[in-house]
Amino acid sequence: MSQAAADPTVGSATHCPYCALQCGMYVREGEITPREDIPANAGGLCQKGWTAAELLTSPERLTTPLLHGSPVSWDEALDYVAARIEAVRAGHGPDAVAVFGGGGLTNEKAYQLGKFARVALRTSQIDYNGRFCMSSAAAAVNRAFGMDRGLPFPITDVARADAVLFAGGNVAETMPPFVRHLTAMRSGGGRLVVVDPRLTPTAKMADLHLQVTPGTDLALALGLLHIAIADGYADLDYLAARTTGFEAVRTSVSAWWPERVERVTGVPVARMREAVRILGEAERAMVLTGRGAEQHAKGTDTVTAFVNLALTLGLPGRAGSGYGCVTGQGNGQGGREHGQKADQLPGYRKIDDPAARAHVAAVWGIDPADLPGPGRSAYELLDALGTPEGPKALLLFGSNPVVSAPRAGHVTRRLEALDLLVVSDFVLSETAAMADVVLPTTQWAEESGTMTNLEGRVLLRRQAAAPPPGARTDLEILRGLAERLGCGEKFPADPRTVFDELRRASAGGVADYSGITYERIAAETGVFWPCPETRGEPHPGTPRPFLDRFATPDGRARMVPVDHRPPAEDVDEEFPLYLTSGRVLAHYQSGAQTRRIRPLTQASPEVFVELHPDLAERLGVAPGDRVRVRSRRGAAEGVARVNASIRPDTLFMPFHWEGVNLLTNPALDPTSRMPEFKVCAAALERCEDGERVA
Ligand SMILES: Nc1nc2c(c(=O)[nH]1)N[C@H]1C(S)=C(S)[C@@H](COP(=O)(O)OP(=O)(O)OC[C@H]3O[C@@H](n4cnc5c(=O)[nH]c(N)nc54)[C@H](O)[C@@H]3O)O[C@H]1N2
Ligand SMILES: Nc1nc2c(c(=O)[nH]1)N[C@H]1C(S)=C(S)[C@@H](COP(=O)(O)OP(=O)(O)OC[C@H]3O[C@@H](n4cnc5c(=O)[nH]c(N)nc54)[C@H](O)[C@@H]3O)O[C@H]1N2
Ligand code: SF4
Ligand SMILES: [Mo]
Repeated sequence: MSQAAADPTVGSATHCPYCALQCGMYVREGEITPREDIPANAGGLCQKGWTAAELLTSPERLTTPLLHGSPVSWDEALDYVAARIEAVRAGHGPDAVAVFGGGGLTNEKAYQLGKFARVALRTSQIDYNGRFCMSSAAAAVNRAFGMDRGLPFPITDVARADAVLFAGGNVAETMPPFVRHLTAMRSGGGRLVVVDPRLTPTAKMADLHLQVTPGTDLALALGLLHIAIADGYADLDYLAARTTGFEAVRTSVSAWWPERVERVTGVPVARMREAVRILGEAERAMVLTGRGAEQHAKGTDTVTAFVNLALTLGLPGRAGSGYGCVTGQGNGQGGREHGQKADQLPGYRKIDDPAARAHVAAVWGIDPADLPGPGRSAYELLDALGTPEGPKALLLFGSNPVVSAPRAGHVTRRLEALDLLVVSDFVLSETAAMADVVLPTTQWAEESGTMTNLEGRVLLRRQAAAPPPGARTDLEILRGLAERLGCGEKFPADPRTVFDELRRASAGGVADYSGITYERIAAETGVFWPCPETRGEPHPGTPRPFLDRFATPDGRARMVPVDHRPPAEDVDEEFPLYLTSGRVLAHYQSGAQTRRIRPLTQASPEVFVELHPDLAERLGVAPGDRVRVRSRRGAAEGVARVNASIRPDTLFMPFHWEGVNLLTNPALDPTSRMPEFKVCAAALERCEDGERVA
């Protein structure tokens, strides 16, 4: 066998560039076909996956570094960045340079970015877009289970469940191949309950749809728990053996009687009872949450309430049952484990834990005292940029906050106030277009590295295509900068070398990868963490981590009482409508990638505002009219999409284009620092000229 054939990092069998399902695919000379061997997609792909190769050869691809918009050599670009970093540091100290990462980065990149911030820059100011994604669920399950593994079971368990309650997820559009697991569940007699203010394609599949008022899932979960206890579905043996805190939770939901919950949520009592019956009578049942329930200023408590419901029914840690957060970004899971988060070190360690600091500092060859402490969370970091006390320079890898951050108009002004903005990207995103320096990087199929999918399964992305001349990998970019900052030897650019270091850094941590190797992943189509290194028989990996005990000190799940509160900004006379936001099938995130792929822009060409026919009639809006939505933060326009599947008091806009985030409320969850993307108060009017655009 030739050297190349034996190299597990090269080959056509790889994974999709986009979401956390990380569908397996073959990439052969620009042609994509699905892999059958990866259980998450088992031969399926969505439209984004099928068309992902188009961006590899797109004319919009960046292949030359840009300095103030003009092409320059790599040396010029990197010399400039390093000199400006040194100048900012000399003037304002190390925390004046900030780093922002992304949940789409491979584990190797996320790890190296966190190390680069702490070791090369010595800054505490690093956070990433995962804060906007599943941070509330992460905070809630860390509190409850002592470990944040999005799905603590293989995705194929969903197909064997007898009931699934899914709050605020629309996988029929956000992870289409996930639907096959739900369909299999239903054809086996299982029942699906979906909680969503809209009758989405996912809700249409459901046996029961709870059309909740945006921002009231917490009350709903408390109400479901109240009914579950009242109707005798609490699993008292399980609660006694595997949990602590049930009595306090029981007391806390006693005031959430069903009629009160109906008034708050808009969900009829009979439907709540039916949902509880479906879950309570199932042998194997699951409670899942998506961003709809989580992206709120009370997201952590909302997820806690759903976790309490699952625990009361005796689900988590039982084979075939459980609670799971359906993670979103390609490496949303791994990206939150290895240190690009403000408060974290690799292996899901806490940056303020002295033992964690000592372990990681030893791997990095530095004095623990030289490791910075925790920094600002994503929105707080963006909000501080260019202010007297905030960072003056920002290095950004894998995010497009001009489009995707809450209160994006304000964030854009903060970015403008920087002395230095450096963006690594392969397209000129809206944020890259503002940068002093743009560094053209390689894309998924042109490099290798590991991704940890929504199940906690560590997968290998193989290099399946040659990068265009001129582009460099993010690891090469970080090494180039580190060399210029005098510590190049600490930043290898080879992904496997970085992974081996990550394994050591994670050893003994919650997310222990030390027993995982590229060879093993390749041979086993992925390995579930935790997977510690062993002396004898290799550790098998951990598909279902909570079967025997939870990852808390006493092994029991912690039930924490929580209470409902209204959205940070409720509707009033001036702004009488709830505005929520989310995704459509054809586009990914800020749209930086998918708005450059023709079949996708044809399928979904422009921003729209979804509203109910009754509301449309009241406001004199016809389908296809151009409408303006206003909130206390700004205004945005879109094409009216009139649709009886949405609540009459609610507007929905996708965030794949600049627009809805000019309106969103950056009120933050006190624990997770998640912004309130999913609800703010808004008003809608038809644009003056009333011009029909569709
Ligand atoms: N096509 C596509 N797929 C994607 C992505 C993408 O951008 N495009 N992104 C990936 C990423 S990073 C993520 S995080 C996932 C997200 O995946 P999902 O969580 O499925 O996606 P969203 O559309 O953000 O939100 C889901 C639903 O929440 C509903 N919702 C809004 N407000 C509320 C509320 O107050 N309560 C409840 N219960 N529901 C509410 C919306 O109507 C929407 O249908 O998708 C991943 N997959
Ligand atoms: N209103 C509203 N806003 C939201 C949400 C919502 O539901 N509603 N959802 C939030 C959620 S869940 C998320 S995850 C965020 C996502 O929003 P963003 O953080 O903006 O995510 P992307 O659009 O994926 O941005 C990734 C950028 O990095 C580039 N990129 C991709 N891969 C790499 C790589 O390997 N290296 C480098 N250097 N660049 C790369 C892409 O071209 C793109 O420009 O948006 C959040 N914003
Ligand atoms: S579901 Fe997600 S991972 Fe699968 S093909 Fe679509 S975007 Fe890619
Ligand atoms: Mo996300």
